[in-house]
Amino acid sequence: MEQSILSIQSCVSYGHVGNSAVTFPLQRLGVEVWPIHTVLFSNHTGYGKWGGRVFDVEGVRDVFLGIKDRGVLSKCNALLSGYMGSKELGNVMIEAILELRKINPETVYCCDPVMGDVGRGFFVKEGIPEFFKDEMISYATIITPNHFELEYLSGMKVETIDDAIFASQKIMKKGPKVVVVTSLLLKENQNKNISVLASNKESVYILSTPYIPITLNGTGDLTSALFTHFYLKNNFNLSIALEETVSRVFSIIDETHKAQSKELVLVKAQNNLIQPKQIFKSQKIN
Ligand code: PXL
Repeated sequence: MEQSILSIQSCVSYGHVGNSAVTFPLQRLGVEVWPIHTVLFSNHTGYGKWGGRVFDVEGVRDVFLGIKDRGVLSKCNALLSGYMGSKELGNVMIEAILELRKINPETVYCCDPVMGDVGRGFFVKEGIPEFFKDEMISYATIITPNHFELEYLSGMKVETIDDAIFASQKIMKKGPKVVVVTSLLLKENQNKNISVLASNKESVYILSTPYIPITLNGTGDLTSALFTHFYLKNNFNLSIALEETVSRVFSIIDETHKAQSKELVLVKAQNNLIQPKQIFKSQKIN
């Protein structure tokens, strides 16, 4: 079945984060992507300096309403959201999912609560973390926090797998059906592995890959997008979606590391999106 995914995220001219990290990979996998940009920056904010601007809320809402006017919302299978730029933009994402659910109440919303990272702390504007925690989370079907974001959203320190499972369950009580914790750094792995943990109400799966010593932006955005695609494609099967996603993201990170690139080599290594070098298997924990 053809998929159409509405993706409300940032756009950068140089490099790959937000919509600039997910549009091409999803298209390469056969998905129709409807990108709505929340910001247009020269490059990601990790460089410390950038040009461009955050779009005003009316401008972003207008693009969504323009799509609605085409009468095509019934074709949209999922909403994906990421970096916001301003808290007010979060309201547009909520309006979008409510419109989509008027047509199909089951529309999947994957919310990547982009707000910070281990070692970097919070890197978004004031008020955004609280907005994710108190409002947006309740609309999400899937939420994809990294380790830092998991601790913030659950209000607890996460050091072990059991902590991460408990934190994910706390988050599911607020609404999401699925929690995918990306880049989980566990004491027991001692930096040799990095784990992704996927939970729903029935089960928990973990998948660990070797840790590649490279700091990249955009890997979380890519993970959320691919997970959404494979979760829909595989009839909401958690373990298959996890394996298909992480195998591809790992392959891309590995190729980026080999190329000594600071930006994901999504174009050069695009065949890895179709056929990853290695397929990782997940382990069922619960
Ligand atoms: O990958 C998250 C992200 C998205 N968009 C912009 C960013 C970042 C992280 O640095 O700067 C503009």
